[in-house]
Amino acid sequence: MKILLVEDSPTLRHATSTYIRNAGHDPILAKSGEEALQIVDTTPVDMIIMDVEMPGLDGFETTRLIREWLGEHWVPIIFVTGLSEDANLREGIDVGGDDYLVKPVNQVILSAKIRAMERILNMRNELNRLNEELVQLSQRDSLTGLFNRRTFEEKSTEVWRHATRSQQPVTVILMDIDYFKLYNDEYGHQAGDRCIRMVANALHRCLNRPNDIVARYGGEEFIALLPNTPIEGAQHLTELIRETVEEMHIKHRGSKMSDRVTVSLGSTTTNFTTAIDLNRLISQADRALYEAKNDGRNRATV
Ligand code: GH3
Ligand code: MG
Ligand code: MG
Ligand code: MG
Ligand code: MG
Repeated sequence: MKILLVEDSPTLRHATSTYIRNAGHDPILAKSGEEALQIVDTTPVDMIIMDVEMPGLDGFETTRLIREWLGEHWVPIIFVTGLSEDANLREGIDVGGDDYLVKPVNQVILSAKIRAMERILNMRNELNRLNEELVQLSQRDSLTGLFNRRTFEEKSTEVWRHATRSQQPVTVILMDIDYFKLYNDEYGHQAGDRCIRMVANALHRCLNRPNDIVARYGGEEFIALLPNTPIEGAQHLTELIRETVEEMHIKHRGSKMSDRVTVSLGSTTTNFTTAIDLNRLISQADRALYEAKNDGRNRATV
């Protein structure tokens, strides 16, 4: 770990940095609170060992400022000080310190305290990682890996707001697998799930811009919100998706109009010349999808 040592006494700075190095860590030295702030501002450090009595900013004030500066990002701070009153310790903890040692502090104690703090730091990092994983899991549909409907609703509202402000054309695409009930009847539910996954992958491959929001909307229905996509783009993309699925040649003996799995798509584009809200755009896309179904399926209606 990179450990920032803030200590105004040259002798103690030298001794303590040797302890830190002997404990297997990399000391970064600061002679004052001001210097410590500069370092924290420019260099990531894993832990801070902080003297209290220093000319200029003292260790308590420096700690207060570091906590303010780092916000949510937690870096453990251990005070090592000559101030031995209970009230001093209390103040140290209150300003944001995590541990408080009274000088003189020997190598065994210091390295044990560093190890204890390192353990908490590791647990915290692991928790953060698990938390990120949970956020990912809660946003995704487990079968296809696409966003789930709830996430679509959250993210689409943001994208919509941005698009309205910048007056860029927005396209909504709805897609539904043709005769999918018959697919399940013919091949079983598990094969049905595999089919949904393959179709979802194809959709995802066709819509690969970073701001596109692609989600599983219902059982075998999908929705996409595409910012900055005019009607020509919508025509091109829906046709590309339709063709990509058809060209996968997923056998479908039960289908009433093809020997393979096909999809129908409906899309709408708004250029914000008339006021419109996202829900209306989605129901227009739904109407277009219904038309595509009525007109014989395996087609895209814009
Ligand atoms: P259409 O061409 O009109 O869309 O006909 P369809 O049979 O596909 O009709 P619809 O879209 O209404 O049918 C959806 C069917 O998809 C119903 C259900 O059995 C099946 N389904 C929905 N969710 C899942 C799923 O998660 N896994 C599987 N295997 N099947 C699903
Ligand atoms: Mg001092
Ligand atoms: Mg249907
Ligand atoms: Mg269907
Ligand atoms: Mg359906």
